[in-house]
Amino acid sequence: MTPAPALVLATRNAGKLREFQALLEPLGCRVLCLGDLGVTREIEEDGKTFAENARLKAVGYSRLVPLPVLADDSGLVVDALGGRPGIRSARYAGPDASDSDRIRKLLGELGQLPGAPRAARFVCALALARAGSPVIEVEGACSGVIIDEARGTRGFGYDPVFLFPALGKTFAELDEAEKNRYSHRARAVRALFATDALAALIGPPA
Ligand code: ITT
Repeated sequence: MTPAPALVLATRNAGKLREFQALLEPLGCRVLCLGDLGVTREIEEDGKTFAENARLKAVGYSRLVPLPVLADDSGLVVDALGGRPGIRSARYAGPDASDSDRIRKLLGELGQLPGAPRAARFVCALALARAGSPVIEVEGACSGVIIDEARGTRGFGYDPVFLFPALGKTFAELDEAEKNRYSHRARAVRALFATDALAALIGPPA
C-alpha cells in the first residue's frame, strides 16, 4: 500500500500540531512534525505580519527537509489594545511565560481600560513552501469577545478567555470537532484546500 502523502508542520506548538492532524489527516494528508525529521534548528520569526512570519518559517524549514512544509503563524488581535498581542501573542508575557501568564497579562491590560470594547479576533496565516520556495499563502480569522473569567479546559493559548458568541462558549469549552469547524485555523485550512495548491504539491489523497 502506498503511504498517504505527507507534509511537515513547521511548529513546536503541541496544540497547533494536534489541531492540524485532526484537520488534515481526514483529508488524506499525513502531518509530520519537525521532531519527526530530526530538525532542531530554530528559524527566527522577525517579520512584521502574520503572513511574513508564516512565510519565514515555511521557507526556512523547507530548506532543511525533503518534504513540503506548512507553517502557521497565528495570534490574538484585540481592538482595544491597538491589535496587541498580535504577532507577539506567543511572546507577549516574556520568553518563559505560560499560557496562564499571558492570559493574566491580557486581562490586566484590558482591566486598565474600563468600558473599552472587548472585540477580538484570532488570525491564522498559513504558508506552504518546498525546497526553500514559497508555494502559497492563505489566511483565516475568527471573531469573538474577551471575557474576564477563564472558562473551559480544552484547546491551548488564549482559548479560555476567547468567547465565540455564535455558540456562547469559549474556545476552551468547544470540543475538538467544534473548534476545528469554526476556528481561524480551520478557516485557513479550508482556504488552502480551495486553492488546490496542496493537492498539486503532495498528490491526491491516499
Ligand atoms: P510555532 O512558531 O512553533 O508554530 P508558537 O506558539 O510560537 O509556535 P506563533 O508564533 O504563531 O506560534 O504564536 C501563536 C500564539 O498565538 C500561540 O502561542 C498562542 O498563544 C496564540 N494562539 C494561536 N492560535 C491559537 C488558538 O487556536 N487558541 C489560542 N491561542 C492561540
